[in-house]
Amino acid sequence: MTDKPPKNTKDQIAADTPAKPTRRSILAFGLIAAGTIGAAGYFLWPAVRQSSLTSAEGTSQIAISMSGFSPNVISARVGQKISLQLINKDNSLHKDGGGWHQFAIDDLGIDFKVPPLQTSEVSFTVDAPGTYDFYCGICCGGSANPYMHGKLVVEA
Ligand SMILES: [Cu+2]
Repeated sequence: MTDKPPKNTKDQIAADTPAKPTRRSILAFGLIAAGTIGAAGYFLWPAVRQSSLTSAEGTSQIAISMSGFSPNVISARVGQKISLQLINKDNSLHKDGGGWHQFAIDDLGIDFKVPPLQTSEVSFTVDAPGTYDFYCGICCGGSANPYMHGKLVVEA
């Protein structure tokens, strides 16, 4: 494309339009497709990005930030000691909650808060099998935010 565009662009395009897609229409299609995939991805991301952790002996690490828990699925067995190192990736400059995050499981009476850029350890055992929701209720709209949730799956 070395030529300057003609003054009457519409007529020029109409006259020049070949049967095959123009570079411009391919570009437009690409942008729309990328936008659509991006929007779908944004809404599906909390479900898709699940990463699992099988809690074995020793301490497992979970990173917490404004974008959620990573990993956000923890598997364990009944009666097994679950030791987690909660790594807060956010600093205190965050207006939303001052950079604090939480690891809370209502059904187990666990409510643990991690200061900005700190790492805290929490240990507990679970006596009943089930899937327990853990969440942070401090930042980003609290527990209503789907990003700030994870699952603890405890098998018998
Ligand atoms: Cu949080």
